[in-house]
Amino acid sequence: MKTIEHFAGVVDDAARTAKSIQQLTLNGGDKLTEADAYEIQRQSIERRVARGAHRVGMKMGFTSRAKIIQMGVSDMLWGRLTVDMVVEDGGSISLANYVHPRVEPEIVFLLKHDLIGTITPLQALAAVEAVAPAMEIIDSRFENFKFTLVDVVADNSSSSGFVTGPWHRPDFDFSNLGLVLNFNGQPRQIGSTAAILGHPLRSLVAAARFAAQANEPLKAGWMVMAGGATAAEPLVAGTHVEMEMQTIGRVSFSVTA
Ligand code: OOG
Ligand code: MG
Repeated sequence: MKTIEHFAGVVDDAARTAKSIQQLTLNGGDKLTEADAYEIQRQSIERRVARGAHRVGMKMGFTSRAKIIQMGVSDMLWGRLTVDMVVEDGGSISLANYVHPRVEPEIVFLLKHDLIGTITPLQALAAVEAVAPAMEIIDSRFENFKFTLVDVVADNSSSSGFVTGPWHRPDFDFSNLGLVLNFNGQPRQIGSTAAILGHPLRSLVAAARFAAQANEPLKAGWMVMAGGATAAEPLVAGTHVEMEMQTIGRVSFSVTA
């Protein structure tokens, strides 16, 4: 079998050059385990960090029914956020830098304390400095956006960009905030933060558990993306994408060719 190092190079090159690749599990990686996939992810992000991008947080995925149904993968997963993935609120992205990007509405936590291990939702909340409406730009490097759990985990869980809106102290009930994802002012997805595990704080609890498995604490100052609340929408050039979340405001970006 090809080595973990080999596969880490493959997914890193694909992400760096925005070129699609065959699923690893169909191209020499049929024996890879989920643990191998997380090791491939770790090594691929290590390569990116060696080129100068530092870690800024963690993303959770498959935390809503809508996402699980859309992608046909039902295990919760996570990925590593690096600074080169930050898209400015109100800024723009070029399709040239992606394979076949999609966008999904999320909510994001900014941490004020480190978190790791088995914690309660209250302990999770006590570590949150602020929450903000957010969107994730996912871009599977695999042909046709098709993958198994092992493939997608190795590919940093399709993570490729994220944009965060206005930050708010978490001293209000954000368990069921309505949200609308608009393309050029037309609603494409409508949902609620309650779609994220019933309460988005549960996603942070799960993130702390995953952090323990990886032996890599969530750090004060990091952001944790809670996972898509609705299905993701494919991005096309000429689109102004805006997500509005009840009471906490809007976040947007534009898409160019
Ligand atoms: C995998 C990543 C899932 C989410 O928020 O559920 C994810 C994918 O859908 O390609 O980011
Ligand atoms: Mg996501």
